[in-house]
Amino acid sequence: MRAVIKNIIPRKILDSRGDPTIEIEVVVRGGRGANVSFGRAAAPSGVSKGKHEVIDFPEGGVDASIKKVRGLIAPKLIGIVASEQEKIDGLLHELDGTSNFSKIGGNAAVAISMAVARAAASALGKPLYRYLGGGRAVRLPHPLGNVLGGGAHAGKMAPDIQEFISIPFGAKRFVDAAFANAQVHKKVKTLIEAEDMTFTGGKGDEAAWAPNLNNLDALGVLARACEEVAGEVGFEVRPGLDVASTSMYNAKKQKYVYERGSVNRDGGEQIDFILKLIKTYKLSYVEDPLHEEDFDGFAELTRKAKKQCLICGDDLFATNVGRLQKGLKVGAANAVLIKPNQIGTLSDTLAAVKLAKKHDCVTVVSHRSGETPDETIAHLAVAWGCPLIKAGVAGGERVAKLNELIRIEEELGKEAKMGILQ
Ligand code: 2PG
Ligand code: MG
Repeated sequence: MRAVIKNIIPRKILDSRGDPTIEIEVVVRGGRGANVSFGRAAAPSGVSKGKHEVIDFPEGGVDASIKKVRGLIAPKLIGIVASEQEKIDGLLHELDGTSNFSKIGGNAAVAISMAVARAAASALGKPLYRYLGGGRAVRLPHPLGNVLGGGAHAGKMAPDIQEFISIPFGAKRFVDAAFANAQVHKKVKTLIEAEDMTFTGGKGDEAAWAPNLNNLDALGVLARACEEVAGEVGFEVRPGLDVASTSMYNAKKQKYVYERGSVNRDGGEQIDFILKLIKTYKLSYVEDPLHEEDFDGFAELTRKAKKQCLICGDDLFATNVGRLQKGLKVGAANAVLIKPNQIGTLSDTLAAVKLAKKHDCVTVVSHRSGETPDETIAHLAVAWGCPLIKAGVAGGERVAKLNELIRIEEELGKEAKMGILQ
């Protein structure tokens, strides 16, 4: 018997910044075993948001979204078979009636969409990754660990670059990779303390250390920590960055403003700067090196980086199939960040993943800076065979995802493999 949606319960909850966000419970009846099952999911929120993302909440915030879910969405979804994901996601678009979920809020949409999938999986007695990915879902993603940070996620004296990342590419098991990132995080703290006598142990929004260091000194710390930890664990651990350069781009001046570095760079200078960083620090991953409208600059950088480094689009693509299509046409990137709440439904997110894979563009499932302990993205990465995940290193809302992947790896047993970069 198929599981049918019986109720949809919206709730205002706290995210990791203490800001309000939305959680949804979907109650279903039918399916295998239990008569009544339910699925729960919560939406995260970003602070370095791209212009092309859907609107997270309508005017009136979470409370306004909750009213819309109760009055407009729930009555139409009750009675529908929970496994009809595309139909449900289509209805969310239809009922919202705007191109960017500005009526009901993209966060309400994504929480409903994910909770529906969780309820359908639960009614079948399957874990979400198995329900969505079937028997082929056996690959664990390599975790990107944000170990040192600045930009919009940290205070004034921290670096301009938003995320300094470690990537244990050489780990054979997810659990080893997750602990290698934790080891880099600890090592980075020790190295910062040696360079910055005033360091108080402060962290940014994702629990990455937020020191009073300039960009290059911070990169030096990251590179050294990755190298030392690689020596200790016996496998490759590489450095990477999320420049989040939309946040530092001044459109009027047409320059990237490095406040901490006291320098402004135009597009060409920014490309040269990033290429120099890739070479000097042997970076294997650079996200948003250029601002969200610069497809041509991205293409030039991707070409010049000559496959030595993943160039990943976050704000540039906004998990949006149309923007990804445009970018792939000009060779704007060889990796794409996948954030379900940038686009609002699981079906739209999966469409972006499928398109990227078709073009050998590496998919990186990602958390947001404002998170909850919801671990749905851990399941999505395994279900869809995405080779990378960006979920943080420390802090309850970050380790919730990592620990879920450790459990999935254990459950898969001998079948488990690490993801492959195309
Ligand atoms: C990013 C994200 C997550 P935010 O830029 O990739 O790390 O930040 O959620 O603030 O957009
Ligand atoms: Mg980013």
